[in-house]
This record gives sequence, C-alpha cells and structure tokens, in this order.
Amino acid sequence: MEWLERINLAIKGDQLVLYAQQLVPQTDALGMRIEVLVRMRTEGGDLIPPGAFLPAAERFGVAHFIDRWVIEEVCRKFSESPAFMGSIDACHINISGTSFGEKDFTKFTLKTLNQYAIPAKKICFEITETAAISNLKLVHDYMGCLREQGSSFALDDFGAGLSSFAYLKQLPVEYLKIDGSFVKNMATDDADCAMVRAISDIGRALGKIMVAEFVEDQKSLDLLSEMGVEYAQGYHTHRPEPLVDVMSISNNER
Ligand code: G
Ligand code: G
Ligand code: MN
Ligand code: NA
Repeated sequence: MEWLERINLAIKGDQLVLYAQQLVPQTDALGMRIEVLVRMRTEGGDLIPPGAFLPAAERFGVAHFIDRWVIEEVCRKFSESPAFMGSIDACHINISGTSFGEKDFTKFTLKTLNQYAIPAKKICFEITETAAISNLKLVHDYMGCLREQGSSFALDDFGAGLSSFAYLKQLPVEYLKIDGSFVKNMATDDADCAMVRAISDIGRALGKIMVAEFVEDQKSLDLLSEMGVEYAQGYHTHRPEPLVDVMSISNNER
C-alpha cells in the first residue's frame, strides 16, 4: 500500500495511538510535564514508531493531518479529564516543519484549543531545527499567535543539526531540549558529557529552561542535576506509555 493511502486510512480508521512520556522536574519549584508521541497501529496490531512514517508523511504533504489529529486528540482527552490536566504544567506536542506551511494550521490550532476549552498555557509546542529552517517566517507567525494566547515552545533535538545555535538565537522558545544523542552516554563518555554541560551553560545564559532527553541511568541524572538542567526525560525515569495510562496515574504515584 502507498504511504499516502496508509496514512489517510490510519487517520480515518482510528489507527493512530498517542503515547506519552513524562518530563520529570529536578527541583520542587517546577511541575510535571508530558510529551505526547504518536504511533501507528498496523492491521496485525503492531505499533509503528513515528520515525517510520512521519518522514514519508512529510514527503507526501500529509504530516499536518497527523499533527492536527494529535492536537485535537490531546484537547479532547484533556477536556474529558480536567483533573489530570490540572495536575501537570503542560503537555508537549511535536509539530512537523511542513505543517507550518499549511493553510489554516494556526487557525486550526487556536480553534481546537477554544473548542475544547483548553487553556493555551497547557500546551508547549516542540519544533525541531530542521522544521524551523525551511519555514522560519511561518514558524514565527505560528509562535506569535500561540504565545499571545499563553502557549510555550521548545526547540527539540538541540545540538543535533548544523544550525542549532543560529536558530536558538532567532526563535523565541522558553524550553531547550538537549538532543538525546549527547545525553544517552554522558555517564561514560567525557566528550558527550562536556557537550551537555556546554549546551546547558548556553541555555542558562540565554534564560532557557533546559530539558535533557534520553536520560537512561542514575549517573546521568545526577550529572544533569548538578549542571542545573531543570527537566529529565528518558527510560531511567519513565518509558513512553499509552497516554491513557499516563493520564490514569494519580498525582501521588507520579
Ligand atoms: O517515539 P519516537 O522516538 O519514535 O519519535 C521519533 C520522533 O518523532 C520524535 O523525535 C518526535 O519529535 C517525532 N514525533 C513523535 N510524535 C510526533 C507527532 O505527533 N507529530 C510530529 N510531527 N512528530 C512527532
Ligand atoms: O521528540 P523526540 O525526538 O524527543 O522523541 C523522543 C523519542 O525517543 C521517542 O520516540 C521515545 O520513544 C524515545 N525515547 C524516549 N526516552 C528514551 C531514552 O531514554 N532512550 C532512548 N534511546 N530513546 C528514548
Ligand atoms: Mn520531541
Ligand atoms: Na528529540
């Protein structure tokens, strides 16, 4: 089956599933956040990770349908569970670079938040450097509208691309997510550890709230804590789980 058809069917046929992973605050002053991660269910029941279908979706110009679905699904779930929504600071939603170029994407986002009565401040949009590169003006327009409503933004996979620093300077993001490729082995690799430290120093100097992804062990968590990185996300604290499961965990357990 063609990817285009497959993605269209997945959207229409209820085959997209939301997983979520916690961003764990490293100080008491900050609250819990979650990132939603989309998966696609095959006919056989297996789940395909986004890396296996999002690039194709972007090439075929249908990634924005996935992003719209994710935005609406998060809003619907949160409107059905205000207690959960109240228990977290915000939910992070990844947006494909190609979505910003879609007509009405900004309007759709605002309309959906409004329709489900979700305070915009409960959503943090994650943008990758590649997303920003191809659509800088459109990203700026989107960010302007949503920030005005109270949403925040995160620069995702920071350090992985060629122009990370140029984009960090140009984009008004509150959160900076240190690319997992540096964090993953920081406990054993001195060069990786030095990179994470340097990125967190720059982030702090620019007033960003830092998030380290792919935190896989306690030693990395301790190092990040010592560096003052505000949030840790990764297998060491929480694996991505179905959003419905994450939402059913009580405050105490989290
Ligand atoms: O879950 P996994 O590690 O396979 O995710 C791979 C990448 O896909 C992540 O880096 C994330 O940025 C991206 N991604 C996950 N969910 C979504 C989504 O709902 N929309 C978009 N555009 N990207 C997503
Ligand atoms: O948007 P982003 O690229 O950050 O998406 C994170 C992806 O990384 C998710 O698909 C998730 O399944 C995966 N992931 C989450 N935590 C870890 C981790 O600790 N280690 C590794 N290797 N992958 C992780
Ligand atoms: Mn992300
Ligand atoms: Na990332």
